[in-house]
Amino acid sequence: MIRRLDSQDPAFATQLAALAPAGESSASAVAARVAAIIADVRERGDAALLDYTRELDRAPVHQRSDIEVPLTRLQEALDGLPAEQRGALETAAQRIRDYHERQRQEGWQYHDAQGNLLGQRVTPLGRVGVYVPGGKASYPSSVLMNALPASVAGVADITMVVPTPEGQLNELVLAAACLAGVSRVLTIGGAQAVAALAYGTETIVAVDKIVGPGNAYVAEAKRQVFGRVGIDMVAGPSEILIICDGGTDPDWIAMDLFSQAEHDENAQSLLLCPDADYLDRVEAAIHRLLPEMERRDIIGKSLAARGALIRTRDLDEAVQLSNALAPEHLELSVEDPLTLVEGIQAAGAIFMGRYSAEALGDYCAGPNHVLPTSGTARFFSPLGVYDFQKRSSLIMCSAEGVRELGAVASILARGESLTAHARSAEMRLAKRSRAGD
Ligand code: HSO
Ligand code: ZN
Repeated sequence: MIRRLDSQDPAFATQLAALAPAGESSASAVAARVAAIIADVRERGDAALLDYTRELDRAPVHQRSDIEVPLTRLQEALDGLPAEQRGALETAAQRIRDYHERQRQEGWQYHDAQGNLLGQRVTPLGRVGVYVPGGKASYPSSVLMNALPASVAGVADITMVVPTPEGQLNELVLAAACLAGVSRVLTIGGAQAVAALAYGTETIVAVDKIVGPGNAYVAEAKRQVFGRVGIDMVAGPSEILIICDGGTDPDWIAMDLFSQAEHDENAQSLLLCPDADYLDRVEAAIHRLLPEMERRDIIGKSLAARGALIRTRDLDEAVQLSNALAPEHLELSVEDPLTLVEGIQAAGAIFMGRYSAEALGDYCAGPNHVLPTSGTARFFSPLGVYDFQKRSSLIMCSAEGVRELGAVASILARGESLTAHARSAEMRLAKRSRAGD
């Protein structure tokens, strides 16, 4: 069901390595098919987009109006929700907005000693595309997590695409889009939707960046259009690593492991604890609770394939192991998480203390649930407002300032044998700025 490992076992490093994600295997058949779809959408625009949507999503679409959801439908979806669901979605949206407001970066400037003004101007991206998967993985919470930071950044145009393979539109997804300030919803998906967002068609305006999760075709399409547009990241399977001191109710920990495992058979759930008796109790809880879980098949497969209950020498060793793995989600289910967190070097989101279940962060605590997976927390950060802002450098030289800068630039330019650069700088040393002065 779930393997038991011990960090003192000589085979431990090999055993742990065997639990790593399967690796980036962007099958060449997928890559070739995606390239063909992108080329076709670039060439034939709307006609190709509608053809693929009819063929792959089996949707009866013949003209642009067939793939556009009127904005009034978003408000209707919100108004039509049961009061309890609407309240929960609104609370989540407000809390996510409040958290992300604090991430907004402001521009800055200063005058140097020579009176030159230097600075940085921060502006929102112009247009953003948010991909929302269709079917079972169509999560309203992900609509909030992807679109709200763009909205907080001040992105004026947010296009959401969501395929509707069975013609079914998820009302909660539409309601979430309404709360997140989405400007337009199109019922398209797959590589064809990514291509339309990246290159535009006769009726779809190209965006500057595409964010949001998707299947292997969507991930590959995002990879292929990167450079033409920005993308968020290509996410791997979800992971949780829990460090526990043995003082948390074992049922809570078992359920936290399940909550990650139920996403996907390839998801990973790890528990690190120095107390072997406690690991026995968590293992017993797993066996007792699993049969009552709706997604027990997926959970069982995920725990068997990539899960582990690991006995460590002490909590410090657990922290070291966690740093090496750089997990997407890290729970510090210990008495003094504020001290333990000081040692954490890499993790997408850190949940501190026995009450802070990952599920709370997945939905409504406030921080983003789009997080770096597969060890990429070593160099990536959670999706945030800063991902929807860009920076421009500002340089405004004064008449006095240019004298010193011009001289320096001239010397360096001549060192690079770039004479036009040198003369461009030198000309400003002697003369005033306006012709005829
Ligand atoms: N744990 C997922 C996010 C999610 N959970 C959405 C529930 N819905 C990846 O961070
Ligand atoms: Zn989750």
